[in-house]
Amino acid sequence: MKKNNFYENISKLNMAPLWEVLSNLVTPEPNTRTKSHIWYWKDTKNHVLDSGSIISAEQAERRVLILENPNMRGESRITDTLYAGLQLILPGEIAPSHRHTQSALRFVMHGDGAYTAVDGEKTIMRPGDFIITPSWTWHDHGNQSKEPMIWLDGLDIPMVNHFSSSFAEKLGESAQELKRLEGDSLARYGSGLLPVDHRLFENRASPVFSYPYERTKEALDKMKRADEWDKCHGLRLKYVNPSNGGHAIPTMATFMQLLPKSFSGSPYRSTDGTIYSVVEGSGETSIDDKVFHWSKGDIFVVPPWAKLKHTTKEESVLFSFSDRPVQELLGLFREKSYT
Ligand code: 1HN
Repeated sequence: MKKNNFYENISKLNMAPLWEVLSNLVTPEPNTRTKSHIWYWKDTKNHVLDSGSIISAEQAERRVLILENPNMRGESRITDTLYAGLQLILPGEIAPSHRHTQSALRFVMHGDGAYTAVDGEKTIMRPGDFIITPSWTWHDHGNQSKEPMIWLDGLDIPMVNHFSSSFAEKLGESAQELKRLEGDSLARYGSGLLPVDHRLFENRASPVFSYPYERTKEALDKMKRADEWDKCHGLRLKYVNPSNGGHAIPTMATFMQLLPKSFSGSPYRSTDGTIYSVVEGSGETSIDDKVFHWSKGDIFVVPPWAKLKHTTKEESVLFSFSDRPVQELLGLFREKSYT
């Protein structure tokens, strides 16, 4: 074998020299394709409502406008590992029942009184509510209210597909059979109590399907009286699975945070790219060298290891989600506060 044809010869055998790619493979700091971006509610709301006259929820199966990271167009992802979209369900519509191995979260942004049914239990959705659809649970949505409802969907689709572990099936009926009363999972598992024979750690996803905003807001409002604010995050809580103390969804961390009026946060970075949804208030977040002004309904994405800094005009509430649980389990999660 002639030495001068070395590269061609190995290439024909599907071999490649590590020394040419090593520095791109193993980088001193995270190398992400996720770009910071904001979607303003004043823009998204009308287009999502318009989608209602393009296709029905039933025809679409799920009528969603995907929030695509501007640096990864056509890949249905908002970060390297996560999917996000805005879903519309109009009065009288049903989004038919199906299940898949991808886990989903819903964060209610607009409307009041539509429902989602998960694993035999119906949950009425109200603004600010956080609802989970664990992996492989049957789920369908409906709207028996008089107004359109829009929510933010977060799914671990890129992650699951990365592992080639996607399975999905349709029930073949529009709505699943209900087996428990509305509110059952919250009463049974989400009241600081557990059924006496409940086996801890048996299920990875939370047995609580719905975390109503009413309760979350009450917790934040009570806690803020202590006037103890984290320098970077204000008052940031994570949604947990009450039967194992872990995250509510095994693949996605979910948070709600309160930032006081005139907050000027310290910079923070972490390896989990994070999607923020503005629940109340207004302010701005600088992400590396860019400043994003936000108010209610806006959604912005912070790339992995980007330096963020929150500033508020008025008291504000932010919902957020990321792939942090997976990174924690694998020993990869890193964070740094600049205080
Ligand atoms: C899905 O099942 C829902 O159930 C929403 O509402 C968005 C995006 C991709 C795949 C499945 C839902 C989805 C989805």
